[in-house]
Amino acid sequence: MRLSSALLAVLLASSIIGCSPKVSEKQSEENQSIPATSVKPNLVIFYIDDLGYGDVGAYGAKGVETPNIDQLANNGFKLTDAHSSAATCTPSRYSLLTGEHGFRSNASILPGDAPALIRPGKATLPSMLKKAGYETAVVGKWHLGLGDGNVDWNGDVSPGPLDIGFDYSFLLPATGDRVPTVYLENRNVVGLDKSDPIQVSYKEKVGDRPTRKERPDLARVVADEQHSDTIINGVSRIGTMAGGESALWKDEDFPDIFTEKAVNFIRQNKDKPFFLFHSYHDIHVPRLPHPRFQGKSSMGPRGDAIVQMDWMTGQVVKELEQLGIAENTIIVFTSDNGPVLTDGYDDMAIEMLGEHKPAGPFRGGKYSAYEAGTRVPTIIYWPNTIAPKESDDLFSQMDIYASMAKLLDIQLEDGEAMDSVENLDFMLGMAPSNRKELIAEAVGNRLSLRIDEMKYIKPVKRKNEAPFLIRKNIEGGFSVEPQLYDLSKDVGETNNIAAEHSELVTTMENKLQQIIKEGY
Ligand code: NG6
Ligand code: CA
Repeated sequence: MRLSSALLAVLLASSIIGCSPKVSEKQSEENQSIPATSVKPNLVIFYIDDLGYGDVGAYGAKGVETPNIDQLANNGFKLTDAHSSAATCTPSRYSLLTGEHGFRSNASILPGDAPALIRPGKATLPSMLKKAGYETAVVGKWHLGLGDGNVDWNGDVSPGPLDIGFDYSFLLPATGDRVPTVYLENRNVVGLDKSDPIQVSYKEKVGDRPTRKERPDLARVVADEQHSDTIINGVSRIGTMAGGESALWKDEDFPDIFTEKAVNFIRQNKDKPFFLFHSYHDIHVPRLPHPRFQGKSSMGPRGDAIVQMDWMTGQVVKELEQLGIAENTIIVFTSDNGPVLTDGYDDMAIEMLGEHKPAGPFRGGKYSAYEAGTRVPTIIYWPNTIAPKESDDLFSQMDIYASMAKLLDIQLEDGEAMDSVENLDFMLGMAPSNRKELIAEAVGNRLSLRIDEMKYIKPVKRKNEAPFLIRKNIEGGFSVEPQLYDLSKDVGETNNIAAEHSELVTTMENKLQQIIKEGY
């Protein structure tokens, strides 16, 4: 294993933390020559949307190339059993930022006009990092709610990211397929003409922009019922929106605009420790990559969106290198939930799939209780500190919180980040994972539990729950019977052994209840 100076500094810092005050004073005096920044690495989280385990080259993708991400995987720490907390976006993001399961706050997929889910005063990853002097930003998809329940997009939108620990935000407020289709920079919609105010409704139609239900001929993408409201940029969305013409986004501009904002934030803060939560729209629907990426995969828009997402990642990594701060930056590359092919629009994702396996060897995908719902490609990259390595140990995105706190010697408050397992040495590739158990949350707060390689899926109350999945032909993995899979022999979760192991089922159900009550 390579031990670079930055890693030595980290090790020193953690031994200081572990020592009695007297010794730690002495040690820190002796090591005053270590520059403060080397123990306060920048943190950049690339949070991709709906990217499946098998969707990048280093994890076996076919039909699309991802050279920039592969570079991170080949020269960093590649995890093969790392998870988002949930199989949908909002609870996963909630967990990443709070170190706490989404079901504790009833987090579920939010409408575009939902109130802020993380309320001011709640401890968050950025607010914790601020205690260590970090400058913090979120650029990209939010989908965690904004305002107090009756958000006025024409004034100061608050509470939002700035009220829970971010110094700067440039947002796509909800999802690409939901209104409002405008950018929000800090508290204000970008480019809004106040004489053309924005109005948004998820209940009744507002304004006179046509919907796809009224004028299918005006929409350039075929959409399902839910995605057939207001047409903007030729694409019908979920929800209706009036006004704000001068502020409307063009989906094809996302890669350039979000990259520019991310790069600007990095440039402005290159001399202090910073945290950038770079949260992508890709590869969520509607998939409308910039023309220069169209046709760059053999899989149609879904594959082209992967190419675009890989390009975006490369741009930020190059910027860090050019500024000479790559070696002082931890990059975490991961996804908010597993893959989905058709999710509201017909973009040929199924027809053009070819040999590609979005979920890799796993069963299920986005929304699902099966592994592919939350097991996502995850790379931790810290050049010259983390040696190239691969691990199949269990890891949760929630663990970043307590691990960063450990690295920075920040004491967590009682109850703060209660589901985050301190896993710093594992993240640095130096020790096995401290995480032995992990709850996953499928759509609608349906829970399962991993203990090492055993996987228990809690039974649901009614047959055919989540009918929208059945309509979409998506495997939820829900059953009124308990399910138990031994992933060490049955990675594809095809052989339910619950009936033969009823005691183990009881043990796992009890453990699940215990973690719900007490955390890990
Ligand atoms: C679902 C939408 C889906 C997508 C998802 C959120 C329907 C039928 N489906 O409700 O298209 O927008 O929400 O995706 O409306 S996520 O990645 O942000 O969780
Ligand atoms: Ca998602």
